[in-house]
Amino acid sequence: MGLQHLSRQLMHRCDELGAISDEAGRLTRSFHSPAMRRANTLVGGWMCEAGLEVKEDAVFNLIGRWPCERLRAKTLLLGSHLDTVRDAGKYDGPFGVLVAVAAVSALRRERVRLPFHIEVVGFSDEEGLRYQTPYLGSRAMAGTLEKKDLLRIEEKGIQRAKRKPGELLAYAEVHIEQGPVLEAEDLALGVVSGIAGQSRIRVEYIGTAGHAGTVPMAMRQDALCAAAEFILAVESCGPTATVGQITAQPGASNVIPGRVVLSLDVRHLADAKRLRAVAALRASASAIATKRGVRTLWGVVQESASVACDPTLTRMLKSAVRPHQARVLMLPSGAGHDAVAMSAICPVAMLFVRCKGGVSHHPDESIKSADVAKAIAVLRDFILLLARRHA
Ligand code: HGY
Ligand code: MN
Ligand code: MN
Repeated sequence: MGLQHLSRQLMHRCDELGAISDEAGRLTRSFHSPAMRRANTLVGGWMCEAGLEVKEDAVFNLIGRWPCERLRAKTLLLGSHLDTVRDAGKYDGPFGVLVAVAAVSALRRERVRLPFHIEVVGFSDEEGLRYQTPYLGSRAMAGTLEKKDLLRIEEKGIQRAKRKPGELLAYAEVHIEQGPVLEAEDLALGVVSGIAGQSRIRVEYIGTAGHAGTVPMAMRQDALCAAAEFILAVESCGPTATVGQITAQPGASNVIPGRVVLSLDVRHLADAKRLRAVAALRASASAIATKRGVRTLWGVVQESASVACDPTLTRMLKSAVRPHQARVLMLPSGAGHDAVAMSAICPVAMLFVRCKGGVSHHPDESIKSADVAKAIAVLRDFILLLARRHA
């Protein structure tokens, strides 16, 4: 089965998988949901077809294994995540899992014998949609979950997914770029230099609910107006910062909002800059509260430091790209990926693939079949380069 065929097959598979959702009319798959179970069954069948031994680990990561003859060899982990954001596109995550299945399928057809085991993983929760716990699947595998994470999760025993130290040779992830750079540079592929650190924070304003018609404007403690002023401060804080979720209680049109909860997401490749911006925003939140006679609560939901991709693996990835693309571009990732969590226990590398308009976390996510064929070829070549190094 040539690359073009594997690429067309992958595009059809993304369509089929993209129709499996927890919500009617849009693509949403959250941790351990009925749709995620159906997705694991479908992708597990494709892993079987590729000749992999398929299982789920204790945190419902789907794993397809291709053991090598050296029993004590290390394992090269490939893949990405199968969960999605709400109203998602069909490539963020699943594309990387299916490129890994395709590359392994090509190598097995060529009867290649590797000096390491290969496992293709479909992580069960990267977006953190259900429990606001990004990288839940990969952090469980890395053994870096904290007590506060485990307390938020109904499912018990997920820490048994932790892998043994030194077991993994490396983790390599193919992912859509989710940004406009490769398209602007007219390149299909890019090699990731590093992944921006993230601070995810819960901000709450507590004012006084009241009658919309009778409380004079000067006497109000309007929690939503305080939040609105804070959101404009977020917009001008420097690093990429986003308020993506907001709720106002009691949520009636004729009642002054007494309580507002909003999400804050701050990112930067330089951790010091990100943390300075977070501290400045925390001070703004508090100053706004004082000025408006309301209270504010500030809670860090999750923080991850920026991660540099492994220089040796990245050099090999660039060598794998060269025969398929005249120019090799290195670029940082503003988006987070499971590679962030996996970097705690093994070296990581990432390959980006162009997506139309850089659109992602949206149903208009779109990629080209020709770019997919290149990505499969590059991942296959990368695995062979790594095999030569460890022969
Ligand atoms: O939020 C992110 O950067 C990723 O899509 N989870
Ligand atoms: Mn995403
Ligand atoms: Mn992703």
